[in-house]
Amino acid sequence: MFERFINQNAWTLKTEEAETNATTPSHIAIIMDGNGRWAKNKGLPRVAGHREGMKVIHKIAEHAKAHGVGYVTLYAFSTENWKRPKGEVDFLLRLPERFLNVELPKLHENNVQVRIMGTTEELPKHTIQAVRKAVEKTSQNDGLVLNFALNYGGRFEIIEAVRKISAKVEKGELTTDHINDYLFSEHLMSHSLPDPDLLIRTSGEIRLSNFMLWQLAYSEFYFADVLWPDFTKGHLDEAIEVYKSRKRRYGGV
Ligand code: V07
Repeated sequence: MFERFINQNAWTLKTEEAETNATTPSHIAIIMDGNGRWAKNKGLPRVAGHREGMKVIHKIAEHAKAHGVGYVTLYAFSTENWKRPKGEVDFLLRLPERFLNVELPKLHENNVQVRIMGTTEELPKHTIQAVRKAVEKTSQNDGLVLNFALNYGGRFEIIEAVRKISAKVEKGELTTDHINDYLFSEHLMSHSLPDPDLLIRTSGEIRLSNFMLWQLAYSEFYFADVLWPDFTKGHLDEAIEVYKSRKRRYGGV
């Protein structure tokens, strides 16, 4: 039961002879890094890289679906991204509208369901509206779940969960004995999603940058040297191959 909760693919634990995953990851999380650098390398402004990076999303989401992946979570805007120059932040927060108009029709046709994880109330109205439209338009779809982390930070998410649980304890709805792994997960912004099986980060940076700190506890990590706008279906195939070749232990032997 506990293994099942940690991960849907945890059946591998029960077959002792299993040496590798051999299964497709059910949930892939991606840190889409290297967009600004991609643009700089071409003598373009950083924002050109963000726009290019957005075009890659539908291609990779569709290809993940073809592999049998059920959930893809993308780190679109972190709580730290507010520190960037105002012009870049403004541009980034226009991308959900562009996505809605240019990319979403294709995804909607392919039964993709868009979801959001993050503190959206702090975003400009136009961004909130675009995001809400994307979520509402695709809410009846039951294909791939495409989950955007938007104004998201892993530590803040954990703090918020602690606040929500504490409030329930104060009200007498819970006692501290009820607080366990499962209950805690249910209070995170990712409550309806399984934990990611695989994290991919592009552009050669080897760090987590405050992304899904709780949920990635047992995930396999794959770091690709390629910049996000250059990430291809072939790179995704490679990441999934490497994932399948690894043996997950979930802390066991
Ligand atoms: C953003 C494009 C991809 C590269 C990395 C950063 C820039 C898609 C969205 C989005 C978000 C919510 C939604 C629909 C689309 C997005 C931001 C940045 C802020 F409902 N790409 N993308 N949002 N980038």
